[in-house]
Amino acid sequence: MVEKLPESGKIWYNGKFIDWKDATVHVLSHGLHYGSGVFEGIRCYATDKGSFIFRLQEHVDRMYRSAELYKMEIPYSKEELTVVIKETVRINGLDACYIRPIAFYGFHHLGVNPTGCPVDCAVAVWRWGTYLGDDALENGIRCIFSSWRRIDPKTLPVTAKATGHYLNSMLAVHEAKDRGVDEAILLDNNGNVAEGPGENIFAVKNATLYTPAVESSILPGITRASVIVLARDLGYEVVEKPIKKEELLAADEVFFTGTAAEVSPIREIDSVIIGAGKRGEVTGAIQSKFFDVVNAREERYMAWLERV
Ligand code: PPE
Repeated sequence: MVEKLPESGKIWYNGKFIDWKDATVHVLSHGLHYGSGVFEGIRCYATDKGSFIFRLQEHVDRMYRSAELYKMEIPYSKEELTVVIKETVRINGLDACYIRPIAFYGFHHLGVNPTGCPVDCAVAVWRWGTYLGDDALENGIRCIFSSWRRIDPKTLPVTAKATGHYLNSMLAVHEAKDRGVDEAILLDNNGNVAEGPGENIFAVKNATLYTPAVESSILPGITRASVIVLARDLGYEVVEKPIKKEELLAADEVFFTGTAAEVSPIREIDSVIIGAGKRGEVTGAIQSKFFDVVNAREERYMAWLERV
């Protein structure tokens, strides 16, 4: 069973801080019926130097880009939302947390055309530990290839982080759970590897990293972009290209990246053991660099951290 979210004190909702339990929506909200919302997932880390939000600006930028792709006008500026996000962390007194800003068409009328519906906006924070289980980061997880294909860029703007897109993710997660593993991997409509339901994916072969290009059916992950930079700085070559199912199975190492998943090794896919069946050397080096960066131990990357 997945645990219930731990309650924090206040949620920012349409311009005001209100109690967690009062942050409700009308059952006829447009976003509830048609999945018309955009959101972000951001992490704030507690470090020796204080609390820092990882790549806040990039997340806010992506949220506004997602909204634009759906012609949704968020009634606050990026600067206002940035201030609100930091304020929400502060007001709840959390030194480390997961941050979930969301904007969605609210209640006014139903019918697919949202014109005239308000754009409701909220920011919530809560403590969120490891996404894929406690020993995932260290020992790696077990995956399957989902029989569902990743939503196609010809059908939806995949680069938007929109609420409705997650039905595709949910089906893949159900399949993984039904088959007794931790997570699913989705292929795109061409049969190439796309991503996880909430993670980007990397393969390592002969110490070179491969990851599907942004042009394939993926959300352009901020952790993915960060890991590409860190890997290159560590001296690894990173190639963005289409990856076949069999290439992934034959890789020395495979790992997921994401705000929630951080850098999670994958040790098995469809019952095939990947590499040595545990966190590989390259994954380990990148993971440890990533945790140094988010924990403010790398002077060079302090620009990626925003003090709360
Ligand atoms: N792909 C998808 C489909 C995705 O949802 C995420 C984030 C990523 C890739 C990685 O993106 P980034 O976080 O920018 O590195 N998924 C978020 C939601 C997870 C959830 O279960 O909810 C997250 O990691 O916060």
